[in-house]
Amino acid sequence: MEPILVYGFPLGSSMGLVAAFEWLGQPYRLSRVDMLADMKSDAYGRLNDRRETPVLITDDGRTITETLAIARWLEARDAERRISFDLATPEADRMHQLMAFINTGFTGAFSPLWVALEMEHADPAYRETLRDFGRKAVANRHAKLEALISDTPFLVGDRPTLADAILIGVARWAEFHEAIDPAAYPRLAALRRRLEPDSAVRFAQAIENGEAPQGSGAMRGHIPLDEVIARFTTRRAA
Ligand SMILES: N[C@@H](CCC(=O)N[C@@H](CS)C(=O)NCC(=O)O)C(=O)O
Repeated sequence: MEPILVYGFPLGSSMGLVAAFEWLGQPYRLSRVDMLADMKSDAYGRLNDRRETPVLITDDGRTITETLAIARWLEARDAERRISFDLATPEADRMHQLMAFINTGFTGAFSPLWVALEMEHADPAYRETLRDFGRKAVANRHAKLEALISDTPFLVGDRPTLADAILIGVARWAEFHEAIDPAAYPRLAALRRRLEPDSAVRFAQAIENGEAPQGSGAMRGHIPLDEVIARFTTRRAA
């Protein structure tokens, strides 16, 4: 069977992994999760008991959660090195450094902004404190990422890799939250201008929007979330 990437919308970080699957070019399927509705169910909890996306169902039916673990699975299957590098190279080290930074400090900096958004009924002053803290954290992590970006067209070299994939799913949160002035980070802005028109990224964005884009042909269709849960989880005894 083809691996199945369980991705979340709206604005899921997993959008970047959809682009990575497209760049990799090997057959895969998708399963769509409404993060505002589907993840609260007990059934979803059997797929990922931390109630998060992404989740990967591997070609031998195992479940892998956590973006970096899913990226490692892709890397191990990237024999042609389309989205990664031979493990013993400096480029592989740099790619992993950037993936780790983006998936931890950079992504985590947005947490107070998401929390403030979701706390509809909280004290307005408390929400504003969270927003203020979040904006400062996001600006701090943008400055650190800006300093990590070199003169190469993409994060590591002249083609997009897993590091760019992980970035592109999350970077757009800055606009959504109006957290920073993008012009203050010109290297990151230029990188995003190169990534956003890329056909795989456009495909991933269209998938997230609920459209049916053409793509590379590697994506072999969607599987309903209920079916994924029924086939790939075991019901726990009450
Ligand atoms: N450490 C996890 C974090 C995944 C994560 O935060 N996913 C978000 C979507 S981008 C999510 O599912 N949020 C729902 C929630 O926390 O309620 C990873 O890297 O995969």
